[in-house]
Amino acid sequence: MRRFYSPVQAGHAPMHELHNGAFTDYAEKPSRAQAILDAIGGAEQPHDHGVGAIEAVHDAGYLAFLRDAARLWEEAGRPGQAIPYAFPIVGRRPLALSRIDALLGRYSFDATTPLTRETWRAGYGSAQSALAATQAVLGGERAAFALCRPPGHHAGRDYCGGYCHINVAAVAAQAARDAGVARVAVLDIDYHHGNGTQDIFWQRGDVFYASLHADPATDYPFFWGHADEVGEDEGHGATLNLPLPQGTRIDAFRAAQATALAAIARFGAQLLVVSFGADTWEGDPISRFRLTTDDYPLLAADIAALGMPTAIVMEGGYAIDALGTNVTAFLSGF
Ligand code: Q9C
Ligand code: ZN
Repeated sequence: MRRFYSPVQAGHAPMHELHNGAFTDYAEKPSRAQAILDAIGGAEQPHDHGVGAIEAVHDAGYLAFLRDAARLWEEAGRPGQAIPYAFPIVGRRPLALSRIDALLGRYSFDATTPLTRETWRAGYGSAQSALAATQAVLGGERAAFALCRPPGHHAGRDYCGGYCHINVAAVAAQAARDAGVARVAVLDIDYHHGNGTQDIFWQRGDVFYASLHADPATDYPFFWGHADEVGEDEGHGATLNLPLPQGTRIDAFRAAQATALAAIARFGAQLLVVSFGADTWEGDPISRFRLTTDDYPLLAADIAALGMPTAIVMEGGYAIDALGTNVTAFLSGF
């Protein structure tokens, strides 16, 4: 299977994150990508497909913010990395914000996603990898893998969060649409709900979003991913959420995935984007499902059995010692 990764993606390397009330080591480390690269035997560097496919999904003001935030933070005399702390929950108005702290609150939905001088370039590279995998699949490959890191599924049209800045799955899905694929599906099997992807396609009838994830009643991102969230307007019925309890093992996970795959087939998708997170693994340090390494080929084979051209983009997975093995196991199922 062709696989893609750009070395610029390693540049995003925040020191720490706000985790359960204290600063801890940033879990979404560059060494995640290296572990996967070592296991899959390297990757092709993506061609630069330009910024247009990113602008097709994200707000222009937000992208400018991603480019500028770390510089503005430094110019304000701050140490470390740019982290938001005040959010316009009440009385959101279209203000012309300039203070870095106001911008951070405006364009972030949580305080776990620091921005550095390298964030934009790394996110851009991650999106280019997703686009290269999409192009490969559009060009006739059965499946292709984008080693996206930083990940993307928590990022919305105009906000970052959950270690995500550019929504690489949404960029891939939209690029497929713009290349003439009439109906596209995103299957999200990261441990966490992909609130950003859901939000981007919420009112769209041409892109189906199906997600298996930890119940937001107990798990991040808390506010999205409930079973009754089904989309709106033309997108009504084109969002499918399958929340699962902590402790979920392969049998229940695989059954839920079968439900999602059946819905994707009924929708009539002609191309599939898989948001793959290895944070469903039993040893993941921030997650609570109990999938084993041997489970991943089964899940992948079930997806492959749909017979749809499939672009796989990497999302989460934080047990770095096991990450390469788990990703290899998943890809082998195709
Ligand atoms: N105490 C992805 O897997 N932190 N993002 C949760 C729980 C944020 C995960 C803290 C987790 C984001 C792409
Ligand atoms: Zn995750």
